[in-house]
Amino acid sequence: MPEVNVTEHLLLNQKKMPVARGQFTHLLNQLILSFKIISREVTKAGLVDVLGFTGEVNVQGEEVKKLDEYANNVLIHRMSRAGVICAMSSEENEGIIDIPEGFPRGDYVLIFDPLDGSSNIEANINIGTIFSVYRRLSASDQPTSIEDVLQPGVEQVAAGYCLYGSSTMMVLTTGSGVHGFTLDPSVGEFLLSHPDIKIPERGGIYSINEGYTTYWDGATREVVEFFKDPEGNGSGAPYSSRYIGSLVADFHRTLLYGGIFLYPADMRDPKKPKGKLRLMSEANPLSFVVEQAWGLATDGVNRILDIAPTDLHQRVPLVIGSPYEVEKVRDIYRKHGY
Ligand code: AHM
Ligand code: MG
Repeated sequence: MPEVNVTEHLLLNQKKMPVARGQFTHLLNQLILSFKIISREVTKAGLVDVLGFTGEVNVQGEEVKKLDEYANNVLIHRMSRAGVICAMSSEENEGIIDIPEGFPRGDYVLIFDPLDGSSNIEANINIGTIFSVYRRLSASDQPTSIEDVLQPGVEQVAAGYCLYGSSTMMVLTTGSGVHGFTLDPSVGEFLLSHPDIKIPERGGIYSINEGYTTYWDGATREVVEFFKDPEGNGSGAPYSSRYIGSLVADFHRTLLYGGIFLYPADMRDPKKPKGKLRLMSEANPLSFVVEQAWGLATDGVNRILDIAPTDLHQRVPLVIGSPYEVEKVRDIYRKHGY
């Protein structure tokens, strides 16, 4: 395969990817540089003092890891100075992140989870940055508003993630398929390694934190029993269970091998069922990727990308993966009156 980097790939496919011009290409190049810098620091973890906690608690009420803060700072610093963004939102920051005075603003909104799966850092397990790009709704000469950021996932113009693992890899969609690029450390470029990724129609793996069974309702318990039942699930064998606890890594495996990832609602208070994963910075970007790879993503029943957000840090149940498994889950929830 000839070596093609991300920019060349965008240029070669410009006709299929109307977004892939000027400002957007610059945005992507700045994101790529941020990923390379974060990747460099992640691979040094253990050698230099980047492990452990900063002592701060973030907007989600979680202790902030040093690498989380580092990744967040790299992205905010780099992207706010790129001249192509009018507003940003990070999983680590409570409100909208404005562009500092004196820097030009552009037409794009960027939303990210700077270091997903960071509870796994010390164990050298794959972690990643998840991102989502929208076009601003307000006029270019007007101040940006919350409406520019709180758009439903269906309005995304690009999304993806960078996985820091045994190799560093970026998976990207600009609304015309999904493509994977692996960082070649010898040339310092992300090269096209996984063109046109399609999720298998059905798979043999289910992925869920089964330790929380006690917090689920009858419908979710039936869903998981379905995957374990060789007679009932239509495959003649139980599914295998895999759960890393790092969404970006669990999702990446699901995208390549097929099957399903679920983070269902916690029903401890049945009047307030609660998902854990964040709509804007986790569920929407991965849902855009999976749909572009011919998979599905729902909150159990409804399409994630159609949800109208009301809050930057809103949480949703997430059911994502191969069409066969996601539809089976939808049927079970529907039967229970969801
Ligand atoms: P984070 O963004 O603070 O790392 O939290 C999200 C993570 C996901 O990566 C993962 O899927 C999930 O939390 C695991 O949660 P749990 O430990 O409840 O199974
Ligand atoms: Mg996360």
